[in-house]
Amino acid sequence: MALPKWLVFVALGLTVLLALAACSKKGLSTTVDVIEDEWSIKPSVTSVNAGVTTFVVKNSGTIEHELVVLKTDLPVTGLRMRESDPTRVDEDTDADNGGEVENSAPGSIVSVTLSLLPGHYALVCNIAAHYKNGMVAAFAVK
Ligand SMILES: [Cu+2]
Repeated sequence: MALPKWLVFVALGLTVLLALAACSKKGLSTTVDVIEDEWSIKPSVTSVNAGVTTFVVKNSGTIEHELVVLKTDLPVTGLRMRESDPTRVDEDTDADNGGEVENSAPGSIVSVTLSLLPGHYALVCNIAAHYKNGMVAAFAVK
């Protein structure tokens, strides 16, 4: 005896839903739009799931900026400064530089794709004095 048509449709629907759920947990990457200017960093979201994330960084300012994705347990406004250059954040001692967009020109849009582990992050512009002027944003990976 053949299965009723409605049951076949329900089974197919469930299969599609399960496949979509599996894809959203793994495989698909996340895109975060980031707008930088003097003197702020504004990500479109403040947290993502662990995995592949692409930061699309737009420099809306009038001078060069950059975006460093720094994994750290320190509060984002209390990062350690370099001993050799106190105008820049120390990207090594209490933090891990997970990747960056360097020296993006005013008006440009540059992206970087990173594989992120769970944790607390600081998005920083580490051009001299830009961090201290406010170019930092908290970011979380779950
Ligand atoms: Cu900057």
